[in-house]
Amino acid sequence: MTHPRHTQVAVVGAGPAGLLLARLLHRAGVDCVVLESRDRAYVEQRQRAGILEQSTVDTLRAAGAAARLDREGIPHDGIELRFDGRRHRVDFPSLTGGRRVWVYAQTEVVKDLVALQLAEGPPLLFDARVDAVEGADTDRPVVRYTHEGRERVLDCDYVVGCDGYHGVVRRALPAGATRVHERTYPYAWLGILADAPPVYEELIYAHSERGFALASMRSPQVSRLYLQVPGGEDPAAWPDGRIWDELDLRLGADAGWRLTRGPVTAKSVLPMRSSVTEPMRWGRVLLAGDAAHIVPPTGAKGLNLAASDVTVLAEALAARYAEGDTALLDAYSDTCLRRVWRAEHFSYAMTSMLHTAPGQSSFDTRLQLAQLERVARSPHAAADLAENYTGAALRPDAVGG
Ligand code: RFL
Ligand code: PHB
Repeated sequence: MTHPRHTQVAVVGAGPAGLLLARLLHRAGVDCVVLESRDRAYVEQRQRAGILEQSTVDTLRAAGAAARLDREGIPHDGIELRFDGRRHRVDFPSLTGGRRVWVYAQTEVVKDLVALQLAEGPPLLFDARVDAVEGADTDRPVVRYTHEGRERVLDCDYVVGCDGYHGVVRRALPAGATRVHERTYPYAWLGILADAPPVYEELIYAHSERGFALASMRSPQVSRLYLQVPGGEDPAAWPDGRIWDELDLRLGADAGWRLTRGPVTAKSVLPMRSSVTEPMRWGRVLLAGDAAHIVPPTGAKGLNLAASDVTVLAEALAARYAEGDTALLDAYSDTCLRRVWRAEHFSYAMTSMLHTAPGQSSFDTRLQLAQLERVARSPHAAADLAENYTGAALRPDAVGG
């Protein structure tokens, strides 16, 4: 294994943000190196997002990384909302001028991008943990990392922190360089993967006084299901039988359904958080994806925001190297933050509309139902949800970019 000592762009983290950025830079002729602290199997198997917006699919196609997505991705033209014993479908194409979303798991996006990068470049080092970033305010920042037990140094023109919420790059910036805006929620999600056919052909978002539930899928044979649980819940408190019983009560009861049960192959509890770090650039250090912002998963936005950040950033870095023009790079943070705050608001609103907070009053529940009722009755309210969910409301022209 050779260890590059210099590069133009050092990318920290090989999640969707880092891998897609590297792919886009490589195609634009900009040199980069990706450093990832975990091993390949871990990165490829981490269960997370499942929904891709049209613009994310468009970017993956333009990056030459969508061959399998185009074969195996499942296009969806709507979602179902369940509340108060009712079912209401939100139809995306008719409300958004033809937009849809794709069910294609983050694990698969990551596998596709890793395979392409290992075959075609640029360098991608697993088991390479970044320990420090120095010289953010100089022209030649330095990344210190440990690879296979040995300390290494990489110097570069720019460092991009694609290292997620717990990453080191953001924390390497001087105190006062950035400001963090944050909100936590008094509940979490228990997520499972099960070898069982999806309960319904589209995703179901269910409001119930027992708590929120979401029925998603990975394939015609594999379901991805979520239950609202108390924050910090131990997954061991949820044996498989209890999970299925609770899913039946929250998702199926009103329709007289029962879910088809099957072996549960993964189970974990996920905290819910909203967070934005501003600005997303300081000196020669830039942040992208979860390293800069977190949304609660109810709006299915996190992976899509990561993809849109790096699309903006790759274009800006390409202009910087091809023409020496830094205008797009200088605008990077503002350009991204307009979309980020729109998505933050949508994710917060979906979360608040659908979850039952501990000790929630009957008044609060009636307000949630009034909001859901409005989505069901008003084409404007339904279009607002559909435009945000599919990403139409997040396009640069829609958010004033
Ligand atoms: P990631 O995926 O966290 O990747 C960061 C990478 O950085 C590495 N790293 C380091 N590497 C080197 N040195 C260090 N010191 C490092 N520190 C960290 C980590 O090992 C990791 O590989 O961030 P990225 O790339 O910004 O991608 C963001 C997405 O993963 C995230 O936003 C989504 O998964 C959010 N999300 C969803 N987004 C959607 O768009 N649609 C969805 O349907 C959706 N569903 C979800 C979700 C997130 C969930 N969880 C687990 C919070 C469902 C769930 C349950
Ligand atoms: C998923 O399939 O994992 C998924 C789908 C929609 C969400 C969150 C997660 O809002």
